[in-house]
Formats: sequence, structure tokens, C-alpha cells
Amino acid sequence: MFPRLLAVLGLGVTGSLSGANEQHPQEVLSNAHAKEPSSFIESSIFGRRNIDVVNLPDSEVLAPTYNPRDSEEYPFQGLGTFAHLDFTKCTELESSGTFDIGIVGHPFDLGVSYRPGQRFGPHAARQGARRLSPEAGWDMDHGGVNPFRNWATVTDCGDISNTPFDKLAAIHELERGMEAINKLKAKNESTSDAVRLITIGGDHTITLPILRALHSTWGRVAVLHFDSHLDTWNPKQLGGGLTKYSEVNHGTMLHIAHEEGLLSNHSNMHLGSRCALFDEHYDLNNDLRCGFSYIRARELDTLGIEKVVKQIVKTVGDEYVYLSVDIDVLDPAFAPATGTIEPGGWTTRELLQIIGGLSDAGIKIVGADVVEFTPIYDSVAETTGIAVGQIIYEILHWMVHVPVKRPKP
Ligand SMILES: *[C@@H]1O[C@H](CO)[C@@H](O)[C@H](O)[C@H]1NC(C)=O
Ligand SMILES: *[C@@H]1O[C@H](CO)[C@@H](O)[C@H](O)[C@H]1NC(C)=O
Ligand SMILES: [Mn+2]
Repeated sequence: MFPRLLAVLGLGVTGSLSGANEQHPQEVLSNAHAKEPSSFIESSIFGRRNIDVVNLPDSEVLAPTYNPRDSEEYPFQGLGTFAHLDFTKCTELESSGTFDIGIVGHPFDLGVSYRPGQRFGPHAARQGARRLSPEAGWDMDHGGVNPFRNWATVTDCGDISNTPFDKLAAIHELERGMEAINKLKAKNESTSDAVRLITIGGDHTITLPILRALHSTWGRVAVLHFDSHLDTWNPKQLGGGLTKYSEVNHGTMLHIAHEEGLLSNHSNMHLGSRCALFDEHYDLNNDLRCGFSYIRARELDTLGIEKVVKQIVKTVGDEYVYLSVDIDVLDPAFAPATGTIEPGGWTTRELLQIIGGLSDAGIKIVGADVVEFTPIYDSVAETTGIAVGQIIYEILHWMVHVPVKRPKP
């Protein structure tokens, strides 16, 4: 799809159209095959022309530089799967081994403390990714790799259905859905023997059911948590003590994940932190107890990308890594549409560059989410949705670049 568009714009994927075929549309239109215009109106570009397009010699038509497929879609067309991927209802698959990497939506926002609306995130992130496509997925920033057309079969798994009326029931539905998908065999088992998922949130609470579902396959995982907030808050500080529902929310899920033994003991990290604390000492002490260290957003200016990546690599080593990107890690200039906004964050380019650095370092990624996108607050230019789509594309590159094998039982 794109390549033809690019070819028309003179930006052919394989370079410009080659010598002999080089002819401008105007020349094609005014060639000898058309009969002489009888008036100015007919000769102007607004006039009707009797061009026998079908019988034009091939060389005079702008030749496509690729083979169009039957299913080709232009960016603004199609049913709206992520990056025009094929759709697979992964939670109800009867046959295993049909894909390697899935994009899955968790439309859930019952755990938010400030701006709601993350239940619309998966849909809007797919819209934000409509400019991406397997047919034009080769990437200047990744040595020309097309992550949709490499060793891995990538699919859009659709959304995991969950009730909007009961938070705990919804969290269990999300966990059961993720378990069902994680159990499937990967298609290219010789390269990477577990299916891996990139989840589109949903508020940050969804990371808890995801980590629960991953545990039986991977054991404790090191969480790389890109977020302006800590999200290890003790429910006693944030929301807890009211009902059994109030403890679990988008600021306590990492605390609960630690208590449940889902997290690595010491290798988890917050990246891009810049939030206010409830207490002078308690929050950070509790955070340390939950196994986290952190690099604050402002430290990027003194450390630079390279040292940030090095510090992360040193911390996680060869542990299995789960990546959780709260879109509020970005500055509101780059991602205004989020639940709990904090000025002074990273740029989209800086985040992509750090994620790319972790991929280059071969960090073993077993799953990922991008959460807290609240499209009702987005700009008319879809600023946040497009950023979310691009971050998922970058994570996909990482999963393709670093195949993983399940731990031996
Ligand atoms: C499986 O992965 C290998 C690379 O590790 C690749 O050469 C092969 O083509 C892949 N198989 C399929 C069916 O895509
Ligand atoms: C992590 O901590 C748990 C609970 O204290 C302990 O059982 C486990 O051995 C520790 N794992 C490692 C790798 O240190
Ligand atoms: Mn968060």
C-alpha cells in the first residue's frame, strides 16, 4: 500500500523510477495515444480526456515497485486492527501454533484515581497505529528490519472482554484471558518457544493480572516500569481500607505484585520517575522493599541515553524482563491524553531510543504493556494515540530481535 503512494510521490522504495521509464504523469496524459484537444477547456487539466489507459504501453504507466496484494489497504482503510495486521480471536483459538507475537487490548478503567476513560485506549491506539503496516514496515532505525515480516508471525488478538460493573471480576477475566493465550504454542517454536503479548491498556491496574498470568511460565520477572509515578504504593496510603475492591488500583498493583511473589527480588526499575510522594520516607523505603531502583526523568539530562541503558542492563542482567510503559512517562507535550499527568517528562524519541538500546543489548523480554492512554483527552491530531502505536512498534522490534526460550522445568 504505502510503496505505491511513495512511488507516485517520487519516493520509490527501491530508489526513483529507473531511466527509461522515467516519465511524468503530465507527459503520459499528453502523449500520442490521446486525440488532439479541440479546445482550451479540453487541453487544460480540468478538461475531459479520452485516454485509453488500458492500452497504454506498460512502460508509460508509473510502474508499481512492488507486488500489490489482494488484501492491500491504504492507511485510512480497513477494519482497524493494529497496523492492519490479521485478526485472530486468540482467547478462543482451537488450534495452537498459529502466531508468535500478539497485540491484545484490555479495555478496563475501573482502577483509576484521576482522569478516567482508559477503556477506550485499545481502540484509539489501533487507530493511532493505522499509518503502520506490514506492507511498509521496513525500518530505517533498525537496519531495514520489518518486524511484521521477519521470523515471527504477528497478529492482532483483539480485546479481552471484561465486565465494567465489578473491578475484581474484571481483573480475573483479564487474567484468565491472558492465561489462555499464554498457553498456546508459538508458531516458530524452533526460534522462540513461547507466544509473547504486547497489551494495550487499559489503566495500569491491568499489569497485575498480566503478571499473574505470566508467572506460571516465567517465574519471577524483572519489571522495567516506565512511568512518572512509583505505582508501588501501599494500599494503606492509596485507596485501601475502604472495601475489598479499593486496595487494587492503578497505583498499588506493583506493591501487590511484589507481595504475591511475582517480581524479581532486586532487579525491578522505575524509569522516568517524577512524582510527588505521600510521605517523606515511607514511599521510597517501601519501594526499595518491593525490589525497585529508579532513574528519575531529570537524570536523563545528566546521564544521557547511553548511561541510562547501561544502568538498566546492569540491573536486570539476564533475568526475564516484563516491560510496562505508562504513557505518562512522556511529557504532556508528547502524550497529553493520560490519566494522571505530570509535566517534565521524556520525549517520544528519548523513550524509543532507550527501548531500542535495551533491544540492542539483548535483554530478554517476555511480555509488555502500554497503558493509561485516555483518548478523550487527546488532541485532534491524535498526538498520544500515534505515540502509543509507535511505542508498540518499537517493542515489537525488540521481541523480534530477541527471541526467548522458556525456562527448563
Ligand atoms: C523461523 O525462524 C527462523 C529464524 O530463526 C527463520 O529462518 C524461519 O523462516 C522461521 N520460520 C517461519 C515458518 O517463519
Ligand atoms: C527471592 O526472594 C524469595 C522470598 O524471600 C526467596 O524465596 C527467593 O529465593 C529469592 N530469589 C532469589 C533469586 O534470590
Ligand atoms: Mn502507572
